[in-house]
Amino acid sequence: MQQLGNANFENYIGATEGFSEMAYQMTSHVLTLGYAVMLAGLLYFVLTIKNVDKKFQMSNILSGVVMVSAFLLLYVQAGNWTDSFTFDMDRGKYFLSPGADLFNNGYRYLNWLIDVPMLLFQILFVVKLTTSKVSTVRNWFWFSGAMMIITGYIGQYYEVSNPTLFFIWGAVSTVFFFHILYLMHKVIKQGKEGIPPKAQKILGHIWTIFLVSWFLYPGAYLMPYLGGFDGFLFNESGVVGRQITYTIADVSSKVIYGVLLGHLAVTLSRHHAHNTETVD
Ligand code: RET
Repeated sequence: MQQLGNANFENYIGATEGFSEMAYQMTSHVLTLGYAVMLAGLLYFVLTIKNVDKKFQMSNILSGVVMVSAFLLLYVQAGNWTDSFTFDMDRGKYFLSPGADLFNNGYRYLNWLIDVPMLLFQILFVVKLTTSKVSTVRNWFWFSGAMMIITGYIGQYYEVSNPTLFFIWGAVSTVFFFHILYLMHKVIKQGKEGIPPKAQKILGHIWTIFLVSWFLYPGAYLMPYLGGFDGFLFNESGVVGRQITYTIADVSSKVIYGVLLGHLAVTLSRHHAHNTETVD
């Protein structure tokens, strides 16, 4: 399979054993679900913007920006899947379409390049930092976020052709990833200071959903090797598993995270309104 060069492992499976009806359709459906949820999310964030104080509305706006970009890129990603593989009547399975583009997960990475900084900035519009400077945290979010994605984007080209490079780029990306986790932990910790217990609890949930969903991305990156080299995931199960993992991660890190930040903003707005009432 030397001809496939830097192609993602999905193409190697599509060129050799092919995809069963179930694997092909499940992948196609989960990709479709992904972009459908983004459009539904857009509607939600637009319709709920009036529920929060003006100073928190930027959180809804950023969620809206994330939804639009994710919708478009995931739509293209889904089309890439159906174009790349075609049903072969003789062999009863789906194989690489002759003459068509290969399948590549890169659309996702480009989507993250927009969405990761937006998701990280978003929380800074809702929580108040006590000791760190907002501009410093924002610049590091931006720098480490972009570096994490660019290095991962390069690495994913080598997932089959050169696993050593694949792991090295992945490791470099992980350094930036841990820096982001460190910063986010700090933001959440400082954000909890001086807010009502109910708001603290929501912020705790935001940290949990953040942590779990962001860890799913490196999991999906590693998917072909999670079952060992040439192991039980270097086949169509790994292909389906990767797209399901990405979709769960996308829905959690963009939509559920945005909804929780919205809840936090509503809680803080009400608390603020209540306090000003009693003071007056
Ligand atoms: C990569 C490469 C392998 C190592 C690591 C990665 C981390 C990716 C992450 C992506 C998050 C994306 C989000 C998108 C939302 O729109 C690049 C897969 C650590 C954490 C939150």
